[in-house]
Amino acid sequence: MPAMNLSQKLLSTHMTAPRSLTKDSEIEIRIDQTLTHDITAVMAYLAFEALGLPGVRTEISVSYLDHNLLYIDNKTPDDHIFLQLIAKKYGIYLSRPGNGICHSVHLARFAVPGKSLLGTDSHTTTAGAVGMLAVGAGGMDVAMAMAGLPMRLNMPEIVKVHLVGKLRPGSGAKDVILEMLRRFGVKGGLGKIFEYAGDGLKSLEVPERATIANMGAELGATTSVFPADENVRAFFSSQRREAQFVELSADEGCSYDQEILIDLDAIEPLVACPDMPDNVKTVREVEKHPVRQVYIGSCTNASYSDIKKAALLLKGRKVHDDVNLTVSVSTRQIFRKLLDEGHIADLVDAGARITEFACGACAGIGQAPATNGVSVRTSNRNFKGRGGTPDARIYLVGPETAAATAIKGVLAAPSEIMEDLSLLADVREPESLPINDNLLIPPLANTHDVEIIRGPNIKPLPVNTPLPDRIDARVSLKTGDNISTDDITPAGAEFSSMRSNIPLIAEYAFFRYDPAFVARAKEMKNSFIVGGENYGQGSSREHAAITPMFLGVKAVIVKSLARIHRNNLINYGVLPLLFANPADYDGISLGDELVIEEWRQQVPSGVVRIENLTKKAYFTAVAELSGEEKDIVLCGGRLSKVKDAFRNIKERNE
Ligand code: MIC
Ligand code: SF4
Repeated sequence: MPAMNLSQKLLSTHMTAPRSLTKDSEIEIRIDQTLTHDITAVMAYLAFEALGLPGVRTEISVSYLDHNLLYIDNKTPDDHIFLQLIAKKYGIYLSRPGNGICHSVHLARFAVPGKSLLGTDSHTTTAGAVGMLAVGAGGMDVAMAMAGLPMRLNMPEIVKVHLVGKLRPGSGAKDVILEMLRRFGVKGGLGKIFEYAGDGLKSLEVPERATIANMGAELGATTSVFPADENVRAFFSSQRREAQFVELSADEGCSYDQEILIDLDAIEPLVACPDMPDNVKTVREVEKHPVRQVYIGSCTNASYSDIKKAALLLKGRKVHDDVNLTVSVSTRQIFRKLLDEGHIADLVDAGARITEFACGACAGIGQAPATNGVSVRTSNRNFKGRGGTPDARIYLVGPETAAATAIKGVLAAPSEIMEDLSLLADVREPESLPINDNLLIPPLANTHDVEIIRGPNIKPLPVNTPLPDRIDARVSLKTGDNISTDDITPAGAEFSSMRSNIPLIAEYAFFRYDPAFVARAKEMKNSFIVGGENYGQGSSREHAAITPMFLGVKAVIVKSLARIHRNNLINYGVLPLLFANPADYDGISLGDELVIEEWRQQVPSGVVRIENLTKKAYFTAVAELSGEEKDIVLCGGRLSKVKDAFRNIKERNE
């Protein structure tokens, strides 16, 4: 057996057929665990229901109610009742509101080294912190994984991130991943797995690794992995799950596609400036604008150590008069520990507002910043409008910098508050945490009598029709680079509560990016979207594919595509095309009429010829689709294809 790196081990132990691990070859991965959360779950479970199976076929599936807990009207509570009943009926764990954020709870209570996890959320990668193969996907792909079907993947490039040294007090894991973003940028991780190794790991505890694995999503990476070593063992022990710990690491002498070195000693407090996670600068060099809001929370940076460090900085001090500080601890378990140890009291005494153990502000669900306001956050995304206010400016930092900023009222490093930072260096994860799983409802043994209740907002899953062989349509939108799914399907409580109603949420497609898009697309009936690099980056929300499809978008023609969004487009029968020559992008204008003749004949060759009738010109685009993906697009989407396959199997068995 040749020496393998950890990623190769995880992939090869889950491959459904003996295929090659060479870069770019298509592989299929068996999925052991799935997770969903309330604002992506309804679509996923509607797809799962449509398959007519009696229950999930995974080892563990968990449905989290954690994102939208504001309940601004009937829609979300109705969705939550639906999801609770679906969990009962199909053998799924349900994590109730108040238990915590999906990735943090999953890491603590369900993650297992060496297993695979597919989740309807881009930050599912967080579980890579304990040596899991954890990948984010759209709801349709997760529904199929729950039905026992493997996940398709092009074999990623494996990049070794060799960590040496030790972080200095005041710098943290967030600064490490911001350094990665500074080096690679938001599309630098496309088609890559980042595998962390080296002596520097000794000082990085699991929640710190989780911060780094989590924000691998901002690099566009397929996932990130860490070895399951002594620090992971200690984490499992604190969760009273020692029996589930398995030691895992790369083989001695294994190789990688690329290797980089990060010296942890050299990392200083960093900040991602508006409006992109890779717009990274040092805290020292950023202009000191008055800060109106500080938010310490999210699945990225609201662990025990994160909050304790913030509390130590705030203890005996006061939140600046112009700053609103909210703190959302990631899980109930951690909150309880911090409460018992008095850290929550220190935060409250300093003037912090403690909010729910939920996603909340991170996804624009509450705590929207003021007009043009500066908000400093420990979360992972600062795309325009992400906080709910289109012109707000969001800066992403670690919890130490966030706490210092809350005190100073301008962006500040922890050393500006505390001369001797050794107090922060002593903060370690606790040896034990109060375990209380009473908000986790386990699967039922007998599920026959469960009746599903659907609120009026839950509309049927839209199913696309196969594309006509001649596509003649106009360009309804031309975008720039790095369009995020937040641009396509806006974040926020109001919009998130519409996720189970496609006709309604489709009315807000590109609402903050181009409010005229919907009317234009409707008027054109069928249309194309033309875009730049890294189109569809960010969240896994498949609404960003479904709503344009619902409004008649037949294909997106772009310079490059984010992985999850590309799969979501295919799953809903929208043709993803890449400019063969990126310069052709410049020759297309909004409203141009484009024609693709006989695309069914053209797609197998991978090259599609497109005529621009308006400009009287031709250009070519590449359809990088595997055999199965071509079939899916030809059928008009994955559900139609898979339903036929399941029906055939059922009929054969009858
Ligand atoms: C996010 O952080 O953007 C979200 C909200 O968690 C999304 C999921 C969604 O939009 O439903 C994600 O990361 O995938
Ligand atoms: Fe929730 Fe924010 Fe994490 Fe997304 S990034 S899962 S919204 S906390």
